[in-house]
Amino acid sequence: MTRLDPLPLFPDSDRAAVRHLAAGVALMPGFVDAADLMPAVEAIAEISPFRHMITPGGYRMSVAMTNCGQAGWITERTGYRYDPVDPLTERPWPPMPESWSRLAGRAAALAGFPDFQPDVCLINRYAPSARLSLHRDEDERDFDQPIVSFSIGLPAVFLLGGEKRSVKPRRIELQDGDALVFGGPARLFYHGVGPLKAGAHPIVGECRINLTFRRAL
Ligand code: MD3
Ligand code: FE
Repeated sequence: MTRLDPLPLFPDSDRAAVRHLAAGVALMPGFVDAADLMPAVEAIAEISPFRHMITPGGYRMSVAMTNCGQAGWITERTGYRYDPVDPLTERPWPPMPESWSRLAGRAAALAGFPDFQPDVCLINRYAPSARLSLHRDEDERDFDQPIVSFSIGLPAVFLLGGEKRSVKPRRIELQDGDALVFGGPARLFYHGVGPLKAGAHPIVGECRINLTFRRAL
């Protein structure tokens, strides 16, 4: 049997799974599986442990963070930056698993960003009551590149603001396995995460983990 028509770029099942929430914001429910991601999260955290970083204002963040890839996002009393060295271990951050960068690239492509090659993955861990106040991700070099986020574990309320801090945020429930892609007009939108509600996930445990893939350097 011969095939006259070219293979579709994406299977219909994938295309159906993309929900465009706003210009530049795409949600893919159930795009990732906690069971696939958790072993590497644990391996990364053995090398570069989760830690509560200090903001330039002197506050300890309620979210615990680590990174993998060519650099990591850090905040200290002295300011924010991407650093190729983990200040805790004084060693390079663990490498980003190839399966992760491929998965993030596929999510970006489904959302309309075909050439996304992340060099940093920031890993956020939320225990009950941990939250992330409204902020913009603006420490990356090229804002034409999207940010891809994978959520696993307990659900959380994601707060999607707008171009200005004054825009009242929309509340979006992020579930275990969800992928979100932010790019184009939404790339510099204010956003945050509401306080995590207690609970237990069979694989992730009593927390939520969020991976954000960035082209930072
Ligand atoms: C919207 N993380 O790490 S992920 C962050 O759930 C961060 O841990 C949140 O905000 C979390 O900086 C939200 C979704 C997300 C990530 C990047 C964005 C939303 C974004 C960049 C621009 C606009
Ligand atoms: Fe952010």
